[in-house]
Amino acid sequence: MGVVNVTPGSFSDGGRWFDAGAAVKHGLDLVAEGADLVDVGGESTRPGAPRVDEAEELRRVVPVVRDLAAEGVRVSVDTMRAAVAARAVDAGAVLVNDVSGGLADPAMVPAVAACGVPFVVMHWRGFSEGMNRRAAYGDVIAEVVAELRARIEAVVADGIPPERLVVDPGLGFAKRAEHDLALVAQLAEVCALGRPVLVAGSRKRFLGHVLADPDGTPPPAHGRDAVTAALSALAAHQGAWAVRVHDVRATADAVRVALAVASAR
Ligand code: PMM
Repeated sequence: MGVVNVTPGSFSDGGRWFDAGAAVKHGLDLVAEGADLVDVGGESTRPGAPRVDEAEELRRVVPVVRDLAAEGVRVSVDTMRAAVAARAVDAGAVLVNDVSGGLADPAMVPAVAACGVPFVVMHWRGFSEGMNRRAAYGDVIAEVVAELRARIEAVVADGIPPERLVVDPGLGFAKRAEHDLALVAQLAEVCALGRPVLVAGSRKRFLGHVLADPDGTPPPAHGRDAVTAALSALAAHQGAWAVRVHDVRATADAVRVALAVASAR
């Protein structure tokens, strides 16, 4: 899954694809590099980010989804808003990726149920403003798995059939580096929920934390693509269904090698 952030300030590729034409071109480039899905989002979720209003999010996302879908690209829409999800599906999106797992907007789950597309349920403990305060766990694996299981049950009760759900441990969302690393190490526990698993660690803080200089300075987001490809291989090897990344080429190669190794076992 390649990422197209149509935002002025994503932490990892801030502002580069804010123009709709540039965003569409970038999505097509990601497909040429091996992406099976292109995830289009109009709201930054970096820690501390303020929310974007709905009209602005629609303005950013819908034309890009429409133009990519018209080119035959399989598009997912990264949104916490039911109205944006519904309009994006009308414009051709084939999957709704909600980092709040349906918690941010009570209309989201019924809207996705009515659209009939798959839905990504990510582990989420609240909006980006203040999420670092919620990074408190006794046993991060057990708590994330239990919270995801509860969300799956709630979403199914609200009308989306279980076979349409994808789960995501939400790396970097209300998590410190040690939590993210533990979740990758024990991805099998998330896979054991019985749904396809999406892993989105691309360029995130925990990778910068591991690679930081002795004085604690992390490499810039763009300096984290090689390690993102390594992380993608680790996730694929453990059974992830998809990995969401900014730099598709390196990850597509890494995943192919990981799958070749897995099938040679
Ligand atoms: N992370 C970001 C955005 N969307 N979607 C899913 N399913 N999982 C994630 O972990 C996730 C996401 C934030 O990263 P970005 O600013 O680099 O897009």
